[in-house]
Amino acid sequence: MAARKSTKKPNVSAEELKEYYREMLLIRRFEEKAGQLYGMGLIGGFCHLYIGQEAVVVGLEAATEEGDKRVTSYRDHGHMLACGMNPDGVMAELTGREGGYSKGKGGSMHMFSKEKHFYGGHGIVAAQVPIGAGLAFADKYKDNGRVTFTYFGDGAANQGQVYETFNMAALWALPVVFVIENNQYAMGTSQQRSTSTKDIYHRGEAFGIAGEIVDGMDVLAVKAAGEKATAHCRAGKGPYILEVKTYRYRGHSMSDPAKYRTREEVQKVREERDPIEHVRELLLSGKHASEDDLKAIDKDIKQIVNKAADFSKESPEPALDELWTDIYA
Ligand SMILES: Cc1ncc(C[n+]2csc(CCOP(=O)(O)OP(=O)(O)O)c2C)c(N)n1
Ligand SMILES: [Mg+2]
Repeated sequence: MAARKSTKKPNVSAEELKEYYREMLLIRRFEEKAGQLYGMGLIGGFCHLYIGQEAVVVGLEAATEEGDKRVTSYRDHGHMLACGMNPDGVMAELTGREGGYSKGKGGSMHMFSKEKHFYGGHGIVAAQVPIGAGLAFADKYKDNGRVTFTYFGDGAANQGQVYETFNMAALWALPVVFVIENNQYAMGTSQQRSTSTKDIYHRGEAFGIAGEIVDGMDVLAVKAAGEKATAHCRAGKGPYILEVKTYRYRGHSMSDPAKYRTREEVQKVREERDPIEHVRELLLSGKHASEDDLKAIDKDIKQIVNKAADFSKESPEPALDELWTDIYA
């Protein structure tokens, strides 16, 4: 990744900038706490942390309108928090408790919120991509002006169903923003080893789908791109692709020994490109916030996350007869 370009004066208010700082910090601290609880044996199964990628979802959520939908992969805690789902319910789902979004029966990859229009959490790589187009199809049918954000990774972008979906989404001019969260790795496989081209978004050209590259470590750049993409969809012009270049700091999942990249590589991104530090600098250098203001936000976030962790430990395990509910047959 190239070094960050000169920080232009942000075209958002100080309040908005503070809000993005807050939301990104909530995701980071929540994920750090989830990592701790996992280490303590309180979370079982798979757990994929979003640390490093916070600006992607916070920037895009800032470009949404009420009623817009979102669907993503297993790396989903950030998406849930950014669309306003309750941290208590998300953390309690991670610990498999009754107070969780799926009553403790789904875990990290299987949470949903009808209220917040969050359609999961999908463990099968790229499975959410056709689902996202389906959601957009429904909105197009209803002619309600809504847009669906369909998130997937650089690895998922090599799945066949993505291109079947591109074809239909373009054919029917569906209001869907395909967000490729390109964090450069698919488990232990770097994009260089798996993908024939450096950029992925231009594969959309074969289907007549426009797209662009976005700096995923800059929340303002992400928000601006999100606004352009949603305007395109809402104008009835069909799908749009955003290839958001980002980076994950932690392993693929909690069980990843991370032998496929150097510590120095990760450290360099943390030091030079961190999305939260970026906003922190903008706030301080623009005198939109003082060190004390930011400390107060940090304190507030810590409390929210600690409360979620307490709730996720205190909420009881689901009752045995819950085994027979929420099933088809
Ligand atoms: C169909 C399918 N194949 C393989 C896997 C195993 N798997 C889980 S995540 C993953 C890598 C996906 O990487 P990417 O799309 O870049 O997303 P990221 O984890 O980087 O967010 C693989 C191969 C799976 N879950 N589903
Ligand atoms: Mg990836």
